Amino acid sequence: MSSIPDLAISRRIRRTPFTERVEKLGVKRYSIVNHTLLPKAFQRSIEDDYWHLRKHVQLWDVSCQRQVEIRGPDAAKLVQWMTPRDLRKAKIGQCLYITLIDQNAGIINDPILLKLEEDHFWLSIADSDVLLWAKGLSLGRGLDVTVNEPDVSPLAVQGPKAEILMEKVFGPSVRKIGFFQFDTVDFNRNSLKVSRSGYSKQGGFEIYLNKSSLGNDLWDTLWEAGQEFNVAPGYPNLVERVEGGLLSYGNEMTRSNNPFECNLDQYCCLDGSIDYIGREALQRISENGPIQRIRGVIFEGEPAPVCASPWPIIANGKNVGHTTTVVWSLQLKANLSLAMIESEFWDAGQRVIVETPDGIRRNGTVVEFPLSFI
Ligand code: THG
Repeated sequence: MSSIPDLAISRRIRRTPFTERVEKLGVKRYSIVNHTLLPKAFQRSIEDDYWHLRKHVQLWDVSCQRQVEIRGPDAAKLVQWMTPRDLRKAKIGQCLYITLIDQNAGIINDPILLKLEEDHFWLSIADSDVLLWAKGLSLGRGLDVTVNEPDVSPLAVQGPKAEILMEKVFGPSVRKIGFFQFDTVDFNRNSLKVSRSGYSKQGGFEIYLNKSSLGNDLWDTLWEAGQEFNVAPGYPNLVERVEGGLLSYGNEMTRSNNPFECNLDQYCCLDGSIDYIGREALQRISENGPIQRIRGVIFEGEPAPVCASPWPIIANGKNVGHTTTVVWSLQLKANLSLAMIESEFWDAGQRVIVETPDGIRRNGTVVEFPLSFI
């Protein structure tokens, strides 16, 4: 067995306002998202962190969810041009899950949009360079907007005890923040945006720290207040998010996928009443129906090896798709994969074979997505 190579860290890989604290707490592994460090393991096993997340509360340094700020008289126009989701009824204080697509309806990113003012938005992005895309579009179209990446770093507070911890630190007003809404709270005489959102299904908040120099203070305040709630450092948990049906850009979707293939139909306005990049392509795909979709596949055998490359999915002796993310589900006690599967084979109950890189062919079954039975 060869060992896992480590990563040479240079200035191109950005640290965050919370990196010092995360390192003090023994971060063991990083990923890199938007050129920024994202913790992916601490001292405990990923399984222990999973059960802890479902029972207690965790602090996640998700500063890599960079904000692309779009501001100015044409801001609303530019944001609507970038997404097939109908934003006409979006309200200030609302978070909206959207896709950004190109002229072929290929997905550029799947951010959360925060509407701060009628002419002021943040795109809280997944892993691709939306800043450059938005700057290019605004220049090319001569729009009256500024496009920037502000000094804003989200810290997620996730888990069933997130609400009680947030209330202790910021007061009872945080309880009133609805799912996918945000409000402003005070921290050390600074106002911070706080949304009820996060990349888990366990509930929680995200605090958008808008002054890097306050990173240690914010972390320490939550950490100390959280002791009585068994707070721990955490990170977006792969097993929890796959069981919960959350998609990941770069894994379940890339620029070669359209929103239908990722089951994001409900976020696409197709009636021609709004204008956006890729509309004709999206309408065309919608008429014929997508040729493949993301589904779940449960398959037998020992936990499959950890490997990020796609594995073939076979039915009737031919290749009908590939895995996108594979985990050992702690609820099902079985291998659970998200997979892109061709239309004739994507119905729940379809028997398939997953070819894992150890050369073993494992029997599997297609299941609906998101999984409603766990
Ligand atoms: N929080 C913030 N920014 C982010 C993420 C986040 N940017 C990158 C990435 N995550 C964006 N992707 C997602 C994907 C799914 C969800 C959030 C961000 C999500 N979906 C819910 C669901 O599918 O059940 C709700 C969707 C809805 O109601 O519209 O939470 O996590 N700040």
